[in-house]
Amino acid sequence: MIGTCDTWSAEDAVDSGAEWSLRYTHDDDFLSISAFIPPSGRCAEAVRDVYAEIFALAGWSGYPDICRLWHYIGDINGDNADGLEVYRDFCVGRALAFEEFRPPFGMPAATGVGSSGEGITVCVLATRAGKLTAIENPDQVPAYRYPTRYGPKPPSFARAGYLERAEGDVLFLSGTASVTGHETAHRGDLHGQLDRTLANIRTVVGGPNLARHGVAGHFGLADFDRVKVYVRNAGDMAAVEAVCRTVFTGDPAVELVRADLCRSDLLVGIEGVIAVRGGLPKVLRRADQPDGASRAQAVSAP
Ligand code: 3EB
Repeated sequence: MIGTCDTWSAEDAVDSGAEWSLRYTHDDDFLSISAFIPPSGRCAEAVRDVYAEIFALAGWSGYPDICRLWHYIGDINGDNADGLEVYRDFCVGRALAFEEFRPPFGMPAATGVGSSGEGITVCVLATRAGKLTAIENPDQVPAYRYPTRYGPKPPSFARAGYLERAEGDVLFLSGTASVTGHETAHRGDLHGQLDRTLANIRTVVGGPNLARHGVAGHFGLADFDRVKVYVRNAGDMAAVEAVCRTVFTGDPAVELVRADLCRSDLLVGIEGVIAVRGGLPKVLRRADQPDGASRAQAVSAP
């Protein structure tokens, strides 16, 4: 199997270790945690347990705010042993953990996509470096209120997270797709889905929406410092890349990944990061991105 790999860098000395089923690394400001849930006929209980461990480790080690989560889910649109879609089974376990532990930061920014490997990999970025605000999209039902036709328990994530920190704020955009209200828009229409996805992103990071959440600043697609695009059909990748290059003008390196998405009718999903001032924290930079861009400063200035 050919996989992809994210490299995480640190600002200063790191400490790493393992605790329960988790592996972790941290510098002064950020804690990254990863966990692997082996494949099985049902995953909800294991997902709940891993989340309980994540909440405990983050809180107990002094990085209480989970600012970003990624979930790479094998056979995401397949059925589990009970005939429930694996993603829905995953959402049950995640929702149980949120109901039980009610983390102080509310819902985190997240991505939930398929993996070509088996099992579920969870990657977490937690921080103690600032104030974290969960951001929703007024054009979308909050995912944690999706009706049960999408699964017994709704997904537990926010549309974005805004981290205010002394060294520079960071906006974490969750995986964003062609969902309006709670429904998939433009089924079977790649360009329709891409346009709707970009419109959702503009709304989430735009000034009126941030103001509604008590956050100052207004951003656009050109302000993104990192963009990752998940594309269901390999044959669509060139067309998606061409559109993304014309709109994400702040940094030419849009990363494209072939991946299944959490609803079988979604064809594309886009996540990203905006460094508001002071550049990207090192932990969020690409290996070839030495010093993080900070173009968003110009836009956010009055
Ligand atoms: C959606 O809008 C698309 O399960 O963590 C996006 C981001 C999506 C995160 C997750 C799912 C997740 O519902 C799907």
